[in-house]
Amino acid sequence: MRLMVTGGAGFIGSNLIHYMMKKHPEYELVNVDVLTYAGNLHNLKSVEGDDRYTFLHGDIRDRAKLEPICREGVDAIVHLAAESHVDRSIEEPDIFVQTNVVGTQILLDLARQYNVSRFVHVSTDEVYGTLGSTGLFTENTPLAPNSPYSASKAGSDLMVRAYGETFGMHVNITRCSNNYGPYQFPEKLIPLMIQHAMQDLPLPVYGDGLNVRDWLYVEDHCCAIDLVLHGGAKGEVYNVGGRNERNNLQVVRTILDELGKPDSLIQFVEDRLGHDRRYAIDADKLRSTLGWEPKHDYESGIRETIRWYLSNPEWLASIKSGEYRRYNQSHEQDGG
Ligand code: NAD
Ligand code: TDX
Repeated sequence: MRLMVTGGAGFIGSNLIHYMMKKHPEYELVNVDVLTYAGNLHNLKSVEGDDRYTFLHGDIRDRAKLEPICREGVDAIVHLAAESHVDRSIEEPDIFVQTNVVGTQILLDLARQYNVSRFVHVSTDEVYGTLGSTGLFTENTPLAPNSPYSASKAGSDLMVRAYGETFGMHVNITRCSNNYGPYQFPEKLIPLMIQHAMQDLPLPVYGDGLNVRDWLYVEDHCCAIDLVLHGGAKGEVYNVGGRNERNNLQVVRTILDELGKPDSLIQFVEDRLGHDRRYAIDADKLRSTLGWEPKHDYESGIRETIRWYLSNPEWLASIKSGEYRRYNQSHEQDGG
């Protein structure tokens, strides 16, 4: 199996590459990543020299760049490359449409032209919009995205569906809730708060801090993607989530507690525009049809994650200093 992973230098993509190389030692992996600010090849240092792994520095919108590798033969694509941060999508929606919608369409076209047998599109629960205090998102919940980010992901989901319906391609879509774990870029809630707490800086909590997210350890998401890649029924959508609802204040207090820092570091700041109140996922379809079970419970997973950031201060420091971009650039030149 020759598997193309897009966005493999990002948070979930790099965890997925580690997961797949362990789980399927016979697979060949090609990581296509343009290395935006969110791409970090430090995440993949341990597989760099492995001859089952290749890095292709390329934009998913750059058909000419991706064509040679497709011509050589690709059996499956797991598509994670995206602009992924809601706050940035409020500031600069254009690139979200470009990467998430246009990029996905170009990738689908390549997959179609070169007869790629499987296309797994990694989407998000945010396409369903927001929930009140009860209820769960199922695969039949209507799409009702509220941010430019989630609208661009919903647009890409519809494009994936359309290619499946129109051209008969074997496509799948996964819609996962919030992930946490190693290698998450420190613009997202958990690594950002850990970084601030480590430095005794204020922890900026949006609004009243009572927005709820359904947290899943990243490796459990990788396991779900692997199951869908191998067993997903043609055209099906699978929700992924571990029923670990926590409000943001609970998450932040756990971080402060684990670091032995005072609650007085919490600073309530202006709310995010259009801030979704609650996400919660019903993943019964994935459990009952593909046998998925999350292995990490939230309470131990979150503490393990906090300890990972504490034991890898150089990872956070290289982002803060910008060193990781120089490291990325050195790999852009030699391609690998
Ligand atoms: P991330 O921002 O950490 O990584 C995104 C990666 O995509 C980066 O390496 C970046 O360089 C690359 N990329 C961006 N634009 C590109 C382009 N035009 N061409 C090639 N590569 C490009 O994101 P993440 O948190 O790892 O999320 C990965 C995917 O999973 C995204 O599609 C996201 O929507 C989805 N998702 C994320 C979460 C979460 O909690 N983080 C939850 C559900 C779904
Ligand atoms: O500084 C902050 N303060 C704060 O209160 C940040 C960065 C976030 N928040 C709040 C906003 C959200 O309610 O924390 C919650 C989580 O925020 P993010 O980490 O930005 O994640 P979210 O907006 O929920 O989206 C994430 O999950 C779904 C990912 O970034 C998406 O890529 C994924 O699709």
